[in-house]
Amino acid sequence: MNFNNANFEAAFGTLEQLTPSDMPEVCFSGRSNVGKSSLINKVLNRKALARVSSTPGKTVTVNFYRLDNMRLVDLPGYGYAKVASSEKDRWATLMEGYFGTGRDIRLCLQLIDMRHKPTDFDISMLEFLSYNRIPYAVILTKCDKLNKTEFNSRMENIREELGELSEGITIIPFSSLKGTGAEDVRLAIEKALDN
Ligand SMILES: Nc1nc2c(ncn2[C@@H]2O[C@H](COP(=O)(O)OP(=O)(O)O)[C@@H](O)[C@H]2O)c(=O)[nH]1
Ligand SMILES: [Mg+2]
Repeated sequence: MNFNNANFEAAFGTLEQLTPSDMPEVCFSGRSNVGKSSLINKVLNRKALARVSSTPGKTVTVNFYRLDNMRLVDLPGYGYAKVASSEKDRWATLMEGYFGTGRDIRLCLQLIDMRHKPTDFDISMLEFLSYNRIPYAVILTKCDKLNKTEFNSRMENIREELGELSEGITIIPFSSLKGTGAEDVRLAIEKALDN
C-alpha cells in the first residue's frame, strides 16, 4: 500500500455531513493530546498533514484522510476536563454516528499514553470496540519519553491492566519523534485491509 500519497479530504463537526462510507476505513481513537495527529503524520511521512496541537481538547471534528483505496479517520479526542458539556454531547453524537451507521471500519487504532496506565475512558473505549466487534489494536504513544526500565515495566504490565481486552490484540510501542513503531502501524493497517 502506498502511504505516501495521502490527502486531507474533509473535517466534519456534525453527522449529517459525514463523507459517505464507500471504501474501507481505519480510524484512530484516544484522549486529547495523546499524539493522534502526530502519529498520522508520521505514518504518512508528512510534516503537517494532520494538525498537531499543544493545547488539548480543541478538535471536536472527525477528519478524513484519503489514501488510494481507503481512508484514515482521525476521531475527536476525549477526556479533556475543561471541555464544556455541550462539547461532550457533540463528541458522543459524533462517535455514535461514526461507529453506528454501518461504515466499513476495518480497524480502530486505540492510542494510550505509554507513560501512564490506561485511563477509565481508554478502557471504556476498548470495551465499546470489543462489544461492537470492531477489530482494534493498541498503540502506546510517546515511548521516547520513557527510559529502558520504565519502557520494559509498561510493556510487562499493560496486558494485565487491559485484561481480556488485550487477548489476541496487537500492542505497538510508538514514537512520532523517533519513528519507533511506524512500520508496525503501517503493517497493521495493511493487514486489516487484506481481511
Ligand atoms: N515526545 C513526544 N511527544 C509527542 C509524541 N507524539 C505527540 N507528541 C506531542 O504531544 C502533543 C500532542 O500531540 P498531538 O499529535 O496534537 O495529539 P492529539 O491531540 O492526540 O492529536 C504535541 O505537543 C506533540 O508534539 C511523541 O511520540 N513523543
Ligand atoms: Mg489531533
